[in-house]
Amino acid sequence: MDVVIFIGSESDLEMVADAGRILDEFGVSHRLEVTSAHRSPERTRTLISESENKGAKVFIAVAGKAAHLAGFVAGHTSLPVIGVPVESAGLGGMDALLSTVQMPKGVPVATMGLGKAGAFNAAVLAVQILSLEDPTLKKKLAEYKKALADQVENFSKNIRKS
Ligand code: RP5
Repeated sequence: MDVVIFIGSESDLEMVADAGRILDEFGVSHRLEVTSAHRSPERTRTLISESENKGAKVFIAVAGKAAHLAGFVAGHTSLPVIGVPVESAGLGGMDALLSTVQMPKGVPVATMGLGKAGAFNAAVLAVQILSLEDPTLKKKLAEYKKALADQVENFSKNIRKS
């Protein structure tokens, strides 16, 4: 599989449904695992090395609260790691955002926006990374971008009509 998605808890599952769908649409193989930097560090370590051995190319790590999952993964691999902070009660996601984005120098995590939109964008970014060496994905991305532009244009046309 090309993309491995880690979520920090079962409660993060709904965050990644659209991300999985977009990867399917692009024909990108992916695998989802629930694993925590804090609660199951050994499992996370094992999953990272297993994924690398199976040819994974990009990791996506989705977590809330003191969200160290993406940073933990980045500390154990030199593959690209995309982090998605998840909103939670209390600090509204600012906790996870800062935990994910404020990586120390030398260990980058490509941090997305919060929640479902962030997870969706993580999937698109993963496709963009994979497209660097895959002309078919590059073509599909161009079509995807055109569809986005068409949506804006159609919406604008419809406003003018009404
Ligand atoms: C994080 O804490 C998880 O990623 C989740 O977003 C948050 C809450 O986890 P649960 O208490 O719902 O398991 O580790």
